Amino acid sequence: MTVSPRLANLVSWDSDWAGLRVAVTGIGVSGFAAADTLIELGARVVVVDAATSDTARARADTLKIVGAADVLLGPDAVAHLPRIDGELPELIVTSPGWRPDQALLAAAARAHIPVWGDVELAWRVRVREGRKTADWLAITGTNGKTTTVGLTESMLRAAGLKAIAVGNVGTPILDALRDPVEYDVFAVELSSFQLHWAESVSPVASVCLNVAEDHVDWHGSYDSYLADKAKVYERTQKACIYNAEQVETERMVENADVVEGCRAVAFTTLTPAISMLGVVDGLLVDRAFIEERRDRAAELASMADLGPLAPRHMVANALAAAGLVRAYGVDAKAVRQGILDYVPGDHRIQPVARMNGVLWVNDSKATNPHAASASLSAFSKVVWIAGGLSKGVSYDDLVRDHAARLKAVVLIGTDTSHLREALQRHAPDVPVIEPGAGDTEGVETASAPGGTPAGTPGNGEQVMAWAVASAARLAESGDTVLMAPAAASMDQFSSYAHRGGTFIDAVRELVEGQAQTGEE
Ligand code: UMA
Repeated sequence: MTVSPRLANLVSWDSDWAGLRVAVTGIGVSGFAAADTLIELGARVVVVDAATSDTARARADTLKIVGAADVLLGPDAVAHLPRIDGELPELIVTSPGWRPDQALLAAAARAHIPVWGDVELAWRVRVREGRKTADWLAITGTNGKTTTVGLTESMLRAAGLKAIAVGNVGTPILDALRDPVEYDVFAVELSSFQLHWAESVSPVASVCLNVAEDHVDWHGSYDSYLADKAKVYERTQKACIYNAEQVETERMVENADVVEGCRAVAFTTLTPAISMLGVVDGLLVDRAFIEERRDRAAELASMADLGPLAPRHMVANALAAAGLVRAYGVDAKAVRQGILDYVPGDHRIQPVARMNGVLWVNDSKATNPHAASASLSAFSKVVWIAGGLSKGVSYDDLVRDHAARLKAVVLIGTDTSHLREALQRHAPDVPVIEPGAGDTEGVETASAPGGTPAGTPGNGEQVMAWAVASAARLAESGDTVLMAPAAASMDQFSSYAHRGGTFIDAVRELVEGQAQTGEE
């Protein structure tokens, strides 16, 4: 697509944004930040969103007050290109969740109107006269992004830098850019969606932690998903960090167009070769960012610093984060301190309760089979609560690999057919409980006939209360009840955090109920 000279010149906050006709698609977290920024820059902004919820309306009111040309809500608003002052937009800034084949975005492509994501916009406005320009360290991967971005932020802060975790982790980059705090550096979590809509980001260092099937429905195919993930390495300035145990990530680095002098550095949970970070005798070590790397390795931290039960993927995440910050010049001491200071977020293999010898674990963050596999591996006898929006992935490997540890499966979610079929194929003897069948009669759930269509949060509280009660009947002392759905949450919940919170509430209610009846 030929980019108009006007757009090509939009490379800083101080460029000429005044009067630019921009349609912002989405009024969620990133769309709101994008619209608010563009209004501040003086652009003529129209925002569209299919939702008509109270939240959407409240955000629309705010944007109108601060100067949006218009905010259009409802399904009709997203079916075609909006007009701004009677003319087509010159630019679309989209929220990441919008698929490229969505009607309005497809119309934009036909009309040759460029589409940027909020991340591209953030990159373009990062330089601002009179303000410090924050450097970017970019993190993607199918799993472990949020942990790694948190570890990276923690290590940077331990080095005395003003750092913040932004992007897919939850805080839009545009909000951090407009924060009164002038940050030295951003630890940027990038989803495959955000990478798809980005074209000029040039991070100081970048990493793709791992890849496995996910979001195939959005991208159209696994290959397209990989191609978008690979974009994280484009234009990297100092170091592309890749996973030595996943050749796909190495290929991505080989094929990336990087800034001259940029290095390729690997991380491994095994003994590192030269130009790698890895593990030797229970120590996390660096053989990449030290002068004497030919015959020496520098100690960064010990495995024990990661906590007594650190799973293998946690070691990998810590090494990846260390790679990024070492490329940025952070010393070994701050890497260790950052690991010690790091507080893991909720919803990732989070123990919730132990009752009658049964451990209850919330891994709502396991939104795909690869993530669920990591948590299933940690337990030997599992009552597994699973299912949700499957995003077009296959469950065969997951079920085959973990069939032996499954005691029973409790299915949640509006469309669990793929998971159910995989269970029938590879774990035919494992009992599978679904709402609306057998002892669940009378429970109205979104997966019962006539339930909530995919994409609309359903009566998740009711479903989860049923799932927890069912799991409680199935689990015995020594078992783990693991809620690791291997699917996205948006069919019945507003987010994975909402799903996890609902699980925690239901488990706590059960525990309190049992304590009152003296069963504990
Ligand atoms: N909408 C439409 N039509 C569509 C799609 C969406 O009108 O076809 C509207 C919705 O009604 C809603 C808005 O668009 O009002 C939502 O936009 P969005 O889905 O892009 O979500 P945001 O609220 O902007 O949040 C996004 C990320 N969401 C997604 O990528 C789906 C958040 O990641 C991220 O934290 C936030 O920007 C800040 O950067 C969440 C996520 O699930 C946590 N990410 C996926 C993942 O990690 O696997 C990629």
